[in-house]
Amino acid sequence: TTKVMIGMGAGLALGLILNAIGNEAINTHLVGGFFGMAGAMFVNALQMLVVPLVFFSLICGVAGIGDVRILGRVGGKSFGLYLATTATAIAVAILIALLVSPGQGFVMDGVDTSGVTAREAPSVWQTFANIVPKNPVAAFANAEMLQIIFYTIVLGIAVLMLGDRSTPFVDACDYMNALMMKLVDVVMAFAPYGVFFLIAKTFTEQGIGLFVPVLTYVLVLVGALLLHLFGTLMLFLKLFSGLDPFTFMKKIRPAQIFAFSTASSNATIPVTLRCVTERMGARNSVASFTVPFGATINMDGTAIMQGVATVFLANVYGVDLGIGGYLTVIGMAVLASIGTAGVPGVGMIMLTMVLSQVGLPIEGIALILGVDRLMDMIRTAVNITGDAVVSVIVAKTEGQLDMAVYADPQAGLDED
Ligand code: DAS
Repeated sequence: TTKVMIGMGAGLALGLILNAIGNEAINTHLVGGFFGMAGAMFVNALQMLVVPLVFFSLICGVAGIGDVRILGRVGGKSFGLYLATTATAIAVAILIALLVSPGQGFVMDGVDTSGVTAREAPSVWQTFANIVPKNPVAAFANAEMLQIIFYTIVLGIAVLMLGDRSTPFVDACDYMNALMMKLVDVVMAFAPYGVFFLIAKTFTEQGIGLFVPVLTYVLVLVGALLLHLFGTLMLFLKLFSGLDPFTFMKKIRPAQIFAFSTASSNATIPVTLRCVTERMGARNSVASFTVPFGATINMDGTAIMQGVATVFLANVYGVDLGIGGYLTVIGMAVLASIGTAGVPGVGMIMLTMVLSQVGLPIEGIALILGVDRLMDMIRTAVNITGDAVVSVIVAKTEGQLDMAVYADPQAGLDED
């Protein structure tokens, strides 16, 4: 973890220096070329882990639950808590934004928005119908996380129904799960370097001056994200599990750093899973379901961005959305986040869907596209924190959390 922090710091410093130098050749070949390649290789390596890791840990998780009735409870509890945290997140964000009203009096001048097109929002029914994979192999090949989770759970239930006959299969999956976790260690060894290249490239390209025109938007968004991170989520943790929030915040940090660096909840699944199981003591049988499930359907940070961005753009265009408009935004943002995987930039794609639903001109997102990479990094860290909070609440209330591990500061610490 410390090496990753060093990688992050060095990347930020170099990025700002290169941005200040502004040498075209360096920024194109060294940064755009080499740094881009190295950073992409690292994120690809992380995503390379996700599908087999989720499948084997979920199969072991479901088989390990031992009783189908428990699975129903874990699934129902986590789904309900994920919806509750996301809806709370965006409602609070909209209230804050309406109070501060970012973008008020901001004069829109010649913003080039030609490249922005709104993507059709998948209908609610369509989103749920698509959860059942027509072709499981295609679902795995295309990393359709909701379909993979659905298929793996159904397979796991069949494994449970076969009772003792499943032992050889479950043993094989246990081995494959251990193998995948070892693969995670191998990829993580490259983390300090991957994080360095990713952060250096982002800050070389974005620089600091970029923020000036949308500073209010950024400050309100970051404020709402931090309020959710240290306020609402810790309140949920304390209320529903009684666990100590300070311990939680210390133990989830490696996953937050990865989420910040990669801007991808999916790529961070291996790290979130390790933090929640080895460092906080949640049983794999619960976490292997709730963590990938959350990475796919739970995006509190993204919903917060959509709430703040909608208010910002309504102000900039002088449109009064009214209560009905904001309720539509809340509904749309919660549903939109269910269907989309946790990959970089997905929040901005969903924002175009949300804006078109309330009739706001989507070309306004050109104003915030520039800072979205940094905002994405911060909100992805919030997204995975929400996934981890619900995971430990479900584990604790199911009696599947080892309190000794949770209380042990050294639990699951890697060698470095
Ligand atoms: N980057 C997305 C994620 O991985 C969040 C977003 O794009 O808003 O959670």
